[in-house]
Amino acid sequence: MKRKALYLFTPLLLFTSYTTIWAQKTKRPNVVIIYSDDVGYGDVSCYGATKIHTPNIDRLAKEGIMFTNAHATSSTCTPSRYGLLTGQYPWRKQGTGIAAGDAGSIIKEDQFTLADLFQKAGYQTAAIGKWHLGLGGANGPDWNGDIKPGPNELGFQYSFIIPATPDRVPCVYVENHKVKNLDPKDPIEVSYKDPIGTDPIGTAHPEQLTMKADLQHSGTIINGVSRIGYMKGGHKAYWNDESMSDVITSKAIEFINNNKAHPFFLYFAIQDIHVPRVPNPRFKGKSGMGARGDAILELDENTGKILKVLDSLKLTTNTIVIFSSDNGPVLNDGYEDGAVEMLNGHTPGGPYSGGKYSKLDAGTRVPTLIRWPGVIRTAKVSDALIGQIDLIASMAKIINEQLPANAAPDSKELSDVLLGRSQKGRTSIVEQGMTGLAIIRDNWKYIPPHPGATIMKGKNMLLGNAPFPQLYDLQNDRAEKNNLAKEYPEKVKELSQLLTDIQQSKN
Ligand code: NG6
Ligand code: CA
Repeated sequence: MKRKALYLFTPLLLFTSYTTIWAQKTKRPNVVIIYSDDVGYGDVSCYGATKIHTPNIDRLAKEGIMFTNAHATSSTCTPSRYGLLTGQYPWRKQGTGIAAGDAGSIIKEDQFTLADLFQKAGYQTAAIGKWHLGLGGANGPDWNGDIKPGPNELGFQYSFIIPATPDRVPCVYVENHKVKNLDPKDPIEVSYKDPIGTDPIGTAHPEQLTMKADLQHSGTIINGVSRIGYMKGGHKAYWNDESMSDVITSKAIEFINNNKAHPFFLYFAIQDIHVPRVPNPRFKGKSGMGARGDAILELDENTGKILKVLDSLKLTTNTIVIFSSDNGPVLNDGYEDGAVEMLNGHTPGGPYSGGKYSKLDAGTRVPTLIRWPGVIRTAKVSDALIGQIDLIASMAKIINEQLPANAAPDSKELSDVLLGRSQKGRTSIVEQGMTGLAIIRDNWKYIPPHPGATIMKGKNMLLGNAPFPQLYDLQNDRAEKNNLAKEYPEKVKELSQLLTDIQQSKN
């Protein structure tokens, strides 16, 4: 009798479990990461900026969670992006420093990426905006042929990218495997050593420049701005700096529109507010803070456009939107664009010290907002310690997809924290500055002794280097002014040991 009942029930059970799985699959949320560039903890109004107003970014804080202790992997771009996409600390791998504009692909095709995760789960995936993770084989890309490997070999089905940075040649967009609008009769050549071609360069023709640049940024002049590196050819393919943010935003909107019926993952790496800061003329003078402030307004407006298209397609409820930045803020990053002179009392790093390139907290502690209406309670603030490196393991859990063995070795599964169900984040995280590592554990921060310069010349940037150990209590000393290493030698020992252990693990 019992057995018979079981037989009768089995198909029903199978049917219900099948429908649950089916429901889970079909309800998988879309995921949009708006990954801004060089935006500091204090650069947006929801994090306390008063001299500038960012209503669209603030909307994400009102409708989601604002994290106060969330970290980019590194205080520069290439390693941070590497960490976010692979879930591996970049300092474990050679060649993950700031990439030249003609570097080969840094992530190898057999490495599992965040985009692979979504693609495996049946999502449509796209990388739009700044790439800066190298393209092509070991010798770099063939700009006039098929540019690969690149994002399309790393899990993104569609890509529309700025190959490196807006201040590096070649100043062209790459769509999937091709330079957009390339005239085959005017092939591109790129050099990061000696000048090539006949186009004017910054050192020889300063009179052609719209802004003065330092020596590194005095290569080929394109649209009145001298860049890092030299390029020849490709004239019809040049991007337009003033419309760059709008162009890539419209590509992002197009991708969302085209995929409204599928689950999609959009990695939208908007180039604002990286140098050269050439926001669209409609923002000129609007912030009262010069080009850097105007670029923040552009970033905010284009973030708003992404949120609006989700609203208009009724996708807001089922889309996770993450807003963050790849590293902390910098004022003069090679061009005299008024960022220093017109700062007007604004504090780009908020209460934290340092910024881009630095081991001090403003280097990696960045604005981080997550919204998923209906799932995340609104207007929450979370002080949990999280890293961008944790996205891959956490997203795997959220979309109910397995990570392959050995994938994302440093990524911690913190989905409950990301979704506001728990405040228990990491206990420790390694922060990477341009001159080495630091570690945070339970609000204690340790920076090992380093012989490097304390200030980065020309940028007036505190790097966090000192020839002696540094220990800070971040709870009571957010600016890292009061070195407690002598008072707490045991803490120094513990944290130094922990850093060594993490460095030696998982190699
Ligand atoms: C640096 C550049 C800086 C910027 C940075 C990359 C010099 C002196 N400075 O090497 O202007 O391009 O690289 O920025 O060349 S990042 O946000 O992409 O890491
Ligand atoms: Ca950056």
